[in-house]
Amino acid sequence: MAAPAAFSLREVLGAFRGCVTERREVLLEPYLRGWRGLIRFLHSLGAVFSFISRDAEAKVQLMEGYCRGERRERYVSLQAMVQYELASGVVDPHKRSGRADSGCRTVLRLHRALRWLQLFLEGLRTAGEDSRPSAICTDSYNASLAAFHPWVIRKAATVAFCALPPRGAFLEAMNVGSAEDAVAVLGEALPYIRDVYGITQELFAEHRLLDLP
Ligand code: 1PZ
Repeated sequence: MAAPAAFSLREVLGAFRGCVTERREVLLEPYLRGWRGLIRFLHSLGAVFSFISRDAEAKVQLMEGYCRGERRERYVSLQAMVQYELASGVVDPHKRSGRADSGCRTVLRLHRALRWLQLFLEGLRTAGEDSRPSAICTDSYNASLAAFHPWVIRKAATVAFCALPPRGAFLEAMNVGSAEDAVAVLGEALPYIRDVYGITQELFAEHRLLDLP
C-alpha cells in the first residue's frame, strides 16, 4: 500500500485552482479544502499560532457542516449560498445572528483572510533572500485584516508573527523542495488565489455583504 502523501503546500495552494468553474462560480468544496490545508500548515509552525488556527478551524468546520447538511445543494458554490441565504432571510445585515452564524458572514471572514494570504505570499515570493517573513506578515496584515480586528487581536497577532521562522526555514516548511521550488509554487498558485478573491469580492459587493456583522 502506498504511504499517504506527505503534507505539501503545493496541493493546498492547488486546491484554489480547482475553485473557479467555467461560469466563474467559486466552489466551496475545494475552497474549504484549501483552508483545511492552510490550517494544517499553520499548526506545523507552532503553538503560538493556535489562537489563529482555532478560529479558522471553527469557521471551516461550520461551513463543512453546511456543505454536508440538509441544504447541501445550496452550498455547492458561493453564488448558490449567497442567493439561498439572502432569499431565505438567514443573513441579517444589522446584527450577528443569535443562532448559528450564516455561511455569508463566515465566508466573509475567510475571504478577508484570503486577502492577507495573497499579500503575504506575494511578499514572500518577491522579497529578497534576507527579507524576514515576520516583517512581510506584519505588513500584509496591517494592509488587510487588521482593519477588521479589535486592538487585542491585533496586538496578539503582531506578537505571534515574531515567532515566524526566517525565510529559508519558512520556505522549507512548505515542503515543496528547495527555496527556489517553493518560490515557483507561490508564483503558480497566486493568480488562482487572486482570482478566487476577486470573484468573491465582486459577489459580496454586488449584494452589499461586505460589512456583515
Ligand atoms: C503564517 C502566519 C499566520 C498568520 C495568520 C494571519 C492572520 C491573523 C489573524 C488573527 C486572527 C485571530 C483570531 C480571531 C479572530 C476573529 O475575531 C476574526 C473575526 O471573526 P469573528 O470574531 O467575527 O467571528 N477571525 C478572522 O479574521 C479569521 C482569521 C482567519 C485566519 C486564517 C489564517 C490562515 C493561516 C494560513 C497560514 C499560511
